[in-house]
Amino acid sequence: MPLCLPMIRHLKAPELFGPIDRLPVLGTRVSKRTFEVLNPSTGEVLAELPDMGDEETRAAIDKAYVAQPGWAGLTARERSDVLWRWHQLIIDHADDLAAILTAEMGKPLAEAKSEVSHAAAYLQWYAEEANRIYGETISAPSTDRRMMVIKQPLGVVGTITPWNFPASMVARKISPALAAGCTIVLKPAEQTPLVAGAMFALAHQAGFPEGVVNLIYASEGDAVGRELCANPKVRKISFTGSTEVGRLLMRQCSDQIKKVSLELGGNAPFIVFDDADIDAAVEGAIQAKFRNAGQTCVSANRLYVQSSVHDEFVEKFVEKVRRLWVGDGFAPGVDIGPLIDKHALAKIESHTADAVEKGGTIRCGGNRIGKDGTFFEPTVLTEISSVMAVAQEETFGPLAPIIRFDDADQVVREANDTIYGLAAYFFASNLKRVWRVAEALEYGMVGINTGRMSSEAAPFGGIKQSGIGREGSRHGLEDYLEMKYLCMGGI
Ligand code: TXE
Repeated sequence: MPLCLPMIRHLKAPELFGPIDRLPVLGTRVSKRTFEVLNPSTGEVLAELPDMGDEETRAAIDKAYVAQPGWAGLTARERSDVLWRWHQLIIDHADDLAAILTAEMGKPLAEAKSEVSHAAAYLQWYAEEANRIYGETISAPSTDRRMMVIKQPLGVVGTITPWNFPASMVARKISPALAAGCTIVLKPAEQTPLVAGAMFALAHQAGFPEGVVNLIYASEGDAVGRELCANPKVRKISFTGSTEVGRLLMRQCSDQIKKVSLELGGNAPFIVFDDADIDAAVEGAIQAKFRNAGQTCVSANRLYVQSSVHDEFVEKFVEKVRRLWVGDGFAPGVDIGPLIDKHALAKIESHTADAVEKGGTIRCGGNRIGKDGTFFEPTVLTEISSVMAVAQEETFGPLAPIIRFDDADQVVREANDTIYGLAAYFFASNLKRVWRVAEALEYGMVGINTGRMSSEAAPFGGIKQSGIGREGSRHGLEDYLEMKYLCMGGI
């Protein structure tokens, strides 16, 4: 049976998401307020959802708290089996989930399908990983003692997700928590709650026991975030979003020394050295810059190109960028959808104007498209200097500022000169340079001769003010486990 009907844009929530009504957390709804979810391509209303606050969050936390010992008390295989069933249901409904995602977020349908597969891959990975939670034994300093370390789930985890990858962020956060034996309360971004709702409906069908997964819809994050941080039943907050909100959550968690995982903003450098394969670098830059309309935390934000290859790179890059097609994510062949909202549009417009005012040159693009929706032309700027906002801040849009450089050592220092440390990319072929630059870049993730690196099998996360902790891989599971040391005497 399809999860949603094809005429998604004309339907209201109850018709679209019937199964969600049966999710226990909606039974505890207190507030009568609602909020609208819009299609960013057209501005039309997709759905109206209950706007929940601290009371509903408290009720969801209570449910998660009661359910946690039972969930942790299952065998790893039993927890794994439920995750597998959820994975299969997501695969079975992938087309519907992708359509919901495109409708509420705007990304091209092909990208939405690929995101849903990526989300399913996290469930698969952690369904397997649930069976691989190991402790350790320690050689004791005396013969009458035995010493060991066991791993136990943290307890209830509060998770807050952003709008840019609304399906894969849900899976990436909650599947390791569930595999570890934690229970969760999740608040999706207000712009994109529908695909999260649909995924939770499928989780319900997969057979998670009552209270293990809990969803809170809210028109803003403040009240829910405060309750999740202040409630002593919650043992950890896992957040992806802006650095500003990450800082706030960390402060709010400090009273109880609550654990936090934060995946925040970035300002990724993308460096093309003179020994690079220029065609491959152009291709990599297109992927790293324009995927998801540049709205990814690992998006190439500053493109540094060495002088001797600068003009060749710019010419080839601009030619490809001009061919990118912008439009409604449902239109076949579209490469770039709308920006998420008018604030994002205002930011890219102001970054472009600031660069031009300070001496930057627009090589292509530079303008908003049409009056409806939030579309912006894919844009390339050259003659960029470090005083411009595009070089200092994350633009989070389809804007590629190119900075010319001469000195290979100096460019690495400039690339590191930021408060952020999430992702960096560089293209080069000299082996010695490859190793030295990879080691010198102060980032949690470095793409070498590639513009794409996210994988469920690899640790995703940043250093400096880009965050704390890692998601994906076995390291992502460790973040939801507590280590307990046992020492037995009198042996
Ligand atoms: O982020 P917010 P926004 C960056 C990117 C973007 C900027 C602003 O640079 O331009 O942040 O985006 C919830 N307590 N990233 O405004 O506000 C909110 O409801 C608790 C990078 O969308 O951080 C949503 O669920 N939660 C990024 C989530 O936080 C709060 C992805 C993200 O919203 C809250 C998104 C509060 N007080 C933006 N206020 C990435 N790392 O990929 C908001 N929220």
